[in-house]
Amino acid sequence: MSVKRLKVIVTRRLPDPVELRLKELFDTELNEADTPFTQDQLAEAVGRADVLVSTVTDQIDGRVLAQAGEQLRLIAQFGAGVDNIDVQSAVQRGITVTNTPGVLTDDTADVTMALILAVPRRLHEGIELMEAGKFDGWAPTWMMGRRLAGKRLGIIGMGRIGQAVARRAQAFGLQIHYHNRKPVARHIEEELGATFWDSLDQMLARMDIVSVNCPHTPATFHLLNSRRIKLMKPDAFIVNTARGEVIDEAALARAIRDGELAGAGLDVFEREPQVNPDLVGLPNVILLPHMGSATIEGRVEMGEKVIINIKTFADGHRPPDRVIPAML
Ligand code: 8YV
Repeated sequence: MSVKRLKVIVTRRLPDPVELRLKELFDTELNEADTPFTQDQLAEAVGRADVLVSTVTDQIDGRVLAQAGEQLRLIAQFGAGVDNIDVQSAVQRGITVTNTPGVLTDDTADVTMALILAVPRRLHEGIELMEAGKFDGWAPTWMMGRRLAGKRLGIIGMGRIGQAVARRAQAFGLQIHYHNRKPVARHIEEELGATFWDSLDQMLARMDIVSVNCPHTPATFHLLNSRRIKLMKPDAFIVNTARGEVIDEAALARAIRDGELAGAGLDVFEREPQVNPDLVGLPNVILLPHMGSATIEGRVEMGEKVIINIKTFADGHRPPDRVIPAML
């Protein structure tokens, strides 16, 4: 298969330099309209493409993969998370799946830290108030939030992004705690002054802020369910920049409304782009439109990773960011 003739179908608009390079290197079909592919369009694309460049908005499930032609060799996801792809089925069909880890770590950690700062300090309420022209003058007991320094931050998922959040949070005086499948290396724990909790339940009960930074897998679906949310302190906050499915959104909304939880900062949702209406309009909840990795630099680097993965694969080598089902 010559590199020039490799048919690459890209499901969404990517930054200009990325699209330009993809066109230079391969027989690339772009999605000028940028409308997310329907299941039928995805099925049609996998029936023709040698390589599919997908994003979080593509549901590449077993039914779509069943339409894949023999020629489909690679699904190169533009993104770190691959929970939109049935990786197991793809690999069983001999299709390689790659992603773009590492290049969006700092950007996602920045937005996580922004939420960790903004929710307890009520920044969004302040902004809304100013925009509504309702600032009548300073008062000693007005707009009081909660101090960060000295509080406990519990990070669920201590991978690259979790560690980057910990580094930032440490600088703000937060004490770092974490729950992970296994403890991180000793020198990282020491650098971060981080405490490992084998029991998520026990950690949750003691944290002031909980940050979700783990991938969505069958094992993490609704990890923060109603029972676990109830374990948390009523003055605690939850921040989620990972995947909406890790939290039972309805249970979260209920807990906040009933005063069992102090608030939340969410960049991701269970059924994007839908947002649970019970979360909208709550004064102690900040909602963002899945923009954790949305920097120009990050998105170009994600695109470069996609290109490197395709090119390496096309040249007959193992692409650097191959996703192995056992890792999920
Ligand atoms: C991406 C993300 O923008 O990389 C991820 O997993 O959640 C986002 O930051 C999105 O997934 C692009 O496909």
